[in-house]
Amino acid sequence: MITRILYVILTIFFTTTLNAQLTLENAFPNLSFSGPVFLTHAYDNSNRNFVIEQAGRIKVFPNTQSASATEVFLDITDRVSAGGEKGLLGLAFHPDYETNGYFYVNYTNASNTVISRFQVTSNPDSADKNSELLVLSFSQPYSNHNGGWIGFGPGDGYLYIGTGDGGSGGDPQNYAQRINTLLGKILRIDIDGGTPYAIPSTNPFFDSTNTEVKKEIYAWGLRNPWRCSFDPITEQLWAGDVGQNAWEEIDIIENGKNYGWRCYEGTHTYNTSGCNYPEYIDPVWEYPHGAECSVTGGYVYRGINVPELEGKYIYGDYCSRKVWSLEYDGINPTVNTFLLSAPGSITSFGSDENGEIYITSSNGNIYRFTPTVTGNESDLNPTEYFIEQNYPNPFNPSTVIRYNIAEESYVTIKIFDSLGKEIDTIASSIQQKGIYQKSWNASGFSTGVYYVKIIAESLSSDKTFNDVIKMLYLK
Ligand SMILES: [Ca+2]
Ligand SMILES: [Ca+2]
Repeated sequence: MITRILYVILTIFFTTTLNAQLTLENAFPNLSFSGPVFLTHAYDNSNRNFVIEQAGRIKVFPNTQSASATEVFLDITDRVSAGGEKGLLGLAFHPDYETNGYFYVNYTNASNTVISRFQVTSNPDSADKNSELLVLSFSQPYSNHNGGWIGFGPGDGYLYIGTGDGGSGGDPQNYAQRINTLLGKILRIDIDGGTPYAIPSTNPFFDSTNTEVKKEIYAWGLRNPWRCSFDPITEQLWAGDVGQNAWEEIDIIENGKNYGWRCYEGTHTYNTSGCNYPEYIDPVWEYPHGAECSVTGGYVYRGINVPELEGKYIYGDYCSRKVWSLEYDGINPTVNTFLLSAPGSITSFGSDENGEIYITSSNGNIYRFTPTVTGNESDLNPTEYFIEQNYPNPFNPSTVIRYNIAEESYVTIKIFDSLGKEIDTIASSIQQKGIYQKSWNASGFSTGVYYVKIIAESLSSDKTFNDVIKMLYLK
């Protein structure tokens, strides 16, 4: 009976927790942007955010709610053609950005999509606009459906590029189904393996002897994958693929798969003329048009401030401004939950260095979920130094390490193998009081036991914090 009562109490507790009303707040109330379409970070432990303005600017600022000013990190309005679905659309920092200062952009000029590399200057808040190295360019037959997202695979370090079907309506040239064009695809290139890039040997058409076939193709049958993201834990690639007249869809993108467009819109036939491919991959979720009209793909939440969202895919609709969470594991029925409506049109989601999710809005603001752990003040404002056991553990190949810094400190976090050999550094900088998390990817290392050693030396007192956690990498 006591067990039963406890069960009921716990059920009420968890139900209450899960249904707690989430809200959005202005993440940076002192900042306003002109046409923000993306937010990201540089993976350099500098805790700065970078926001794309569609006209061709990237703004950088400290990742704190009290941020009062931005710097222009890059201004390429002189070569970007913007408006409607055109503009500076995507940004991704090289995995070794701290060392080489390289970052990549995806923009449209008068008639092409351009993927280019730029480099930072000696001022970390300013890039060199004259450092442009063209990586890839292809013609855009219409002004709409230019895709726009680019990102590096957390496991393989390759650059992924979302391209639209070129535009118009109904994909009149059947670009998305044709493998002799870069349109309507997710592309994957190895920008470290050649100049300007090499084709990864695991790309589906790497061995093709047909010179017409585009070997950059990773997956195809996409209509307009405007926003995609990698889950840093599972390394799955999620895409929001914008629909035609009736259905919006969410896909998990895998190597060599055909996602159906223009044969299918979501799971529904659209135009099946010539459609005889053996397997079109269904979306993991779809929703019909109504108030909704255009999906904005989001992120799997891996942050700290809103534990209710842990592991859920957060996405929205540009038109209705609704935001949902999706729970999908490929085994159990998918659960889609309405969370809230955003105050302005949702142009994109973004993520900071700590895994917190943001919404960029055409109203010029950037929103975040109001933290729900403020009831436990010590969680956001730690009074003790602490490092948690990594999660997941055992892991393959990525894991997350969370820690608290009680006073502004010089923080060093290093990884050691089971023989005590230092193999990686995941933090080495001054950090403010707060909660942090870092992910560590063991790809390239052998299976086994590893140690995380943290040293935090306070800048304001003589406190020094030392601790070690043990973790297990199992391939
Ligand atoms: Ca186009
Ligand atoms: Ca599809």
